[in-house]
Amino acid sequence: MAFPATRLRRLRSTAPLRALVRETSLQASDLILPVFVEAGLDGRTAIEAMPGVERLSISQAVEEAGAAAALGLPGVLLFGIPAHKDPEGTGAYDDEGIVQLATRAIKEAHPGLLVLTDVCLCEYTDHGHCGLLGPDGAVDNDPSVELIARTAVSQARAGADAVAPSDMMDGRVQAIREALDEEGLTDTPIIAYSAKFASAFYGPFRDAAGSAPAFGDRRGYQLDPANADEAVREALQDVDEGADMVMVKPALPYLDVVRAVKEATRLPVAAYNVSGEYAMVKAAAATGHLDERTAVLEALTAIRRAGADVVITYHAKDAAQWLQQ
Ligand code: PB1
Repeated sequence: MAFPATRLRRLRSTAPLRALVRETSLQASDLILPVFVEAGLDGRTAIEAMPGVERLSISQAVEEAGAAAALGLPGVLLFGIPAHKDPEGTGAYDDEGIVQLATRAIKEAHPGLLVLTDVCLCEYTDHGHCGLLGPDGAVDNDPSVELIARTAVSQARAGADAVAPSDMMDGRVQAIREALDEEGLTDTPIIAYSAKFASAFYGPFRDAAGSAPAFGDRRGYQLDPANADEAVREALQDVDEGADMVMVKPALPYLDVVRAVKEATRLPVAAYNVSGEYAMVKAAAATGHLDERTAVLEALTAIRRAGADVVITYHAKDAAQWLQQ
């Protein structure tokens, strides 16, 4: 029936009707909080580009995890900042490394909170790349995969509830699955950063973690922002290799990819609302150009509407508080 018999505004006329027909939900239980834990730090250090986000000592990371749990967040995603960096990123697969120690401490204090661990070498290498460098200065895939797998096993042995490889090396998901299974860690899920783009939106993170590449860039292993089909192929490849969940990263500039990956894999999909996306919203809110609460909840809802089951976001604690109101 055409207008005036059909009036689509009828279902928008009151808040209860709008709530009744709302298609996408956003809850604290959909959100994961990234946490930076730094070796040798006493207390907290603010990250200038990311207001409200800090580098934490292990004890402060335990406190932050408790605050996350109290807000109904299901888990945290740990990023380590080691006291020492070297060409092989040895801190990443040290059983007494910063992420391993923080994982144990958080699981002991908050056993019901999920601790996910980022698996990569870039925070641990002195050159800042996500893998080992070959003689030509490019990231050497296969030797890097071995260290990525060792890192994942070390983190899982420390108690990680899931490991999340963000390195973008070919074959790393299969190598991690085989290494975990060899260790008897057959129940540790892999959350693969499958569609991870060579994005300008990682800037604040790299400042926070001191993980910017010392030379060159990550375009030899992270995806071209122009390539959605390749992103779906990456996700399907990771599924074949044994990924239990796949991820798209960044999130807001890639909602089409979130949708395509969800439809192609039908697996649980995570989307990472990265540091640059966070910094943009915070900066616009600080200048009064955006209402932070409304903009953040709209952005996170959009990421969920695109098909993400889980949103990794630095807004997680704020969003959980706003959603309680
Ligand atoms: O919030 C962010 O910007 C996340 C950055 C992301 C962390 N997984 C990567 C940024 C980068 O490519 O430098 C780290 C890659 N291992």
